[in-house]
Amino acid sequence: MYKMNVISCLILIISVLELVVAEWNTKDYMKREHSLIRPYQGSGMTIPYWDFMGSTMVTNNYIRLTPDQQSKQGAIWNSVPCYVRNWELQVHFKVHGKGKDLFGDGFAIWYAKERLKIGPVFGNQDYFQGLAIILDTYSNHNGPHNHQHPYISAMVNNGSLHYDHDRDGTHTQIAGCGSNFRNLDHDTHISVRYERDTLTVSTDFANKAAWTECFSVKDIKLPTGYYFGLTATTGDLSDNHDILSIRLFELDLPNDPRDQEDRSNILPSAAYFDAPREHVDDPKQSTLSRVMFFLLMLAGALALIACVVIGIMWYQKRQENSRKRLY
Ligand SMILES: [Ca+2]
Repeated sequence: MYKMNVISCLILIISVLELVVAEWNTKDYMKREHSLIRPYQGSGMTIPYWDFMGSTMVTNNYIRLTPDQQSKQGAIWNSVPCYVRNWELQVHFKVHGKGKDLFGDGFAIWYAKERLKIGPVFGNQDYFQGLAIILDTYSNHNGPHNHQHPYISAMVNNGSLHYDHDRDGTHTQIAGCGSNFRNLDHDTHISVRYERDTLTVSTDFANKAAWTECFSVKDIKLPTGYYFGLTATTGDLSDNHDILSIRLFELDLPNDPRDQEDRSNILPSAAYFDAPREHVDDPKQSTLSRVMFFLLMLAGALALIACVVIGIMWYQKRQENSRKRLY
């Protein structure tokens, strides 16, 4: 019994060490003013560098954006604008609740121009400017093209795009992946890395202290001077959305001429968007499949004709050769 305890203790120490190593690249610098680690509170009820609002509750061990109750919205926003050009944001979180089949809605990680604006997009305002990484636990769209939930997606907005809950944002997402992070017994982490205009979202949901890539998208342009924030919402369905830590690392990159470019006044933009997934039943799609079918048939016919021509040529050549041999 005692031996067992020693072994499990050792395993625990090793996994903690692995986690520390996985989270720390010694060349990168953690920016204290954009990070949130325990103990959260300074003197009194305030958290240095962070403001919270809505249903958000701060305890010694976690920051609860929403409790497992209906119709709650909570947010926590960094009060210092971020001028780091290449960064990685690591969030240690826990989404859990009583619901076995029905739960929601999820939470979002923001890098946005405006902060502390409660609204309909997972607790933040719609038509935002910036980047949203959405961890959506509830599928609003129950069609045949529904993707796996929980679902992680990214949206870049210059202020003109509307987040469509009915389609789970699939029309405006730049990339996404399905992955379960809810009601797990072990720790769950997400990493949002913005390096030389490439956005890479990775997760550690398997308790292996290693990152698994969720998606990576090139040519994402984000201005400097925006704010990091986390928001969560519940509706008819609910969950506890807890944040345990936020760590922002400035990436140490060899000299890059693009780093000199002034990014303070650009609009957020993404060169590529995911093809909308909802169009399978549209007439457009069936026209497209008819065109595809026609093109395939045409290619098949051309291949057949080519085969016949080559066959005839080969046959003629053989006839000629056999005639030559006769003489
Ligand atoms: Ca949803």
